Amino acid sequence: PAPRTVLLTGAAGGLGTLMRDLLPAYGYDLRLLDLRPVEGAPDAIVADLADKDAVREAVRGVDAIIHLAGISLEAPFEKILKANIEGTYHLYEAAHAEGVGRIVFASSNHAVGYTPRPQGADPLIPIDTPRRPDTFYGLSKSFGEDLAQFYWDKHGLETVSVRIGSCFPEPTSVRMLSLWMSPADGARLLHAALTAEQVGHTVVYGSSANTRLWWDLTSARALGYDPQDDSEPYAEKLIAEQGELQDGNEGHAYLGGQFVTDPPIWPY
Ligand code: NAI
Ligand code: 15L
Repeated sequence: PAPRTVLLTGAAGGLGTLMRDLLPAYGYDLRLLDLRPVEGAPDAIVADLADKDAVREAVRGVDAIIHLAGISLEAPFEKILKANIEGTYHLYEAAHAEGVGRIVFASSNHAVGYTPRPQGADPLIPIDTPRRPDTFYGLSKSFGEDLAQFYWDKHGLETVSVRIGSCFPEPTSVRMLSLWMSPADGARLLHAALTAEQVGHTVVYGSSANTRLWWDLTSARALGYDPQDDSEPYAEKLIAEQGELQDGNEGHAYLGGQFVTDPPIWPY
C-alpha cells in the first residue's frame, strides 16, 4: 500500500517549507521534525538528530520518511559529522528499529560535484558516474548514499537517494538553468520515490526537464517521475545579468559549480 503517514525531517528549511505546502495534495499526512520550530506548525517535533531517543520516537508509526534535515552547505567537518553523518545514521537506526519500510534521502549534486560539466555534444552525466564529492558537505551526502545501500543490503530498508540539483522557487544562476528542480517537480519526484514499487536502494538525479540539462533523468523517470517544468524561460534574463559559463573559470568547470572553490561563492 502507498505510504500515508510520512515523517518530514528538516521541515523548517527552505525545501521543507516548500514540500510541506505541496505534499499534502498527494494525500500524505505529514509529521514534521526540525531543530528549529516550524512556523505555523505548533505540532512539529523540535528535536536534534543527535538525540537518538527523540529520533526513535519521531519515526515510530510512520510509513515512510523524507529526510531533508541537516547542514545544507559547506561547513567545518566536525559540524557536518554531527548533523549529516551521525544524524543520518541515527535516523536509519531508528527507522530500522521501528520497522519503517522506506526513506527518501536528500542527497545532492555535490556528492558528484567534481564531475566536469558536460559541454557541446558530451553525453549527459550517467547515474553511475563515480562519486566525486566537492566538499565535506558533498562527502556527507556520499556517506548517506552508502549508508542507504548498507541498510538495504543488510536490513531490507529501502531508500531512494535523490541527488537534488537546485530546488528553489526560481533558478538564480546560469548554472542552475541546468540543475533547477521546480518545487512542483520536487513534489512530483518525492511522491514517485515514496510510491514506486520495489526500489531497493535507487539513486536518481533530481531536476526538472531543463533544456540545458547536464544529467540523465532515466532512473528518476523509471520511478514514475514525469517532470513538467523547464528553466528555459529564465535563461535570457540570467545570462544577460551574469554572462554564459566561462571556460577556464574553476567555478564554472564542474557540476558542483562554486562549491569546488574555497570558499564557495554565491551564486552557486
Ligand atoms: P535548509 O538548510 O534550508 O534546511 C535544513 C533544515 O535542517 C533546517 O531547517 C535545519 O534547522 C535542519 N537541521 C539541521 N541540522 C539538524 C539537526 N541536527 N537536527 C534536526 N534538524 C536539523 O536546506 P534545504 O535547502 O531546505 O535542503 C534540505 C535538504 O536537501 C538538505 O539535506 C540539503 O542538503 C538537501 N539539498 C537541498 C538542495 C536544494 O536545492 N535546496 C540541493 C541538494 C540537496
Ligand atoms: C545543495 O546541495 C545545497 O543544499 C543548496 O543550497 C544549493 O546550493 C544546491 O546544492 C546547488 O548546488 O545549487
